[in-house]
Amino acid sequence: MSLDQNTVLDDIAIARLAERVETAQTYATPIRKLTLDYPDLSLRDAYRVQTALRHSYEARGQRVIGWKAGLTSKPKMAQMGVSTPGVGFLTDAMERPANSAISTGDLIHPRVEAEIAFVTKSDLSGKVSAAEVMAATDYVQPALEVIDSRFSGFKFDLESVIADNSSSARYIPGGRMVRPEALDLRTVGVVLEHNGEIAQIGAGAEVLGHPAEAIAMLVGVLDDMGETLPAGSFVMAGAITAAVAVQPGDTITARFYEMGSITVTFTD
Ligand code: OOG
Ligand code: MG
Repeated sequence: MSLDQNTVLDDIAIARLAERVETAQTYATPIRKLTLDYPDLSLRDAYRVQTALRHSYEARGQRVIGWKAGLTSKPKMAQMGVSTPGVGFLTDAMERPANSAISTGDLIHPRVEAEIAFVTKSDLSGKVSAAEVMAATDYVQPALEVIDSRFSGFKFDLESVIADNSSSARYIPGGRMVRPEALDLRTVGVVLEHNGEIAQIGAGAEVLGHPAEAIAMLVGVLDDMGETLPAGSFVMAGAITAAVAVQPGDTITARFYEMGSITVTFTD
């Protein structure tokens, strides 16, 4: 994907949109999707809004520890009605430990996703292949992501969701860390259970054919933004299955083939 669309908004408009999204994130209050007010919002401008949001969080002392690819599987694209993958940033403040209780009072309408995460051991930049991603990977491990669109009804288009940092809210690394070449990541199966019932089933190949392809896509988008992926980054490849909506009192368990499992509960 290349961000070759024209930039149409000036820096003040970008800053205002970032502030609108940040307020919705901070106070867990839904807003109209941005393209209702800015129908010409380009993908490049949407990433400029995301960058302004990232700089604002960094100015408040949060640390960017990695990135996420999103909308990288057919089940996710079908669920959201968006057919182009995107990326978002992850900060230390979004991380929660496995087997913990996650409060929902500071979220609008949380949904949970099961993903494969990559932790890198060398820098990645420019346009890279999945093989180069694998060579730069220290280990892979399971992760849950709690997404929370700031847009009413969890309805958006590509530009709006990118400006909203791809719905990033919380992430939960867990399970077993394994060498990237130790398993065929295409055939790593996952069973996602919601209150003890099987809610979703999938395998790694759902994610662009191989989860490393999603990381390669992500590094390419970072390159378009003038960014690189430093060694030591935590990068999620995107949900393998459709996301599952949760409420206070719910329990989610994701069981990964050969990589262990992660359980979280949700509270008020
Ligand atoms: C956008 C974020 C998608 C994934 O893993 O596909 C995502 C959304 O569906 O709200 O994180
Ligand atoms: Mg995700």
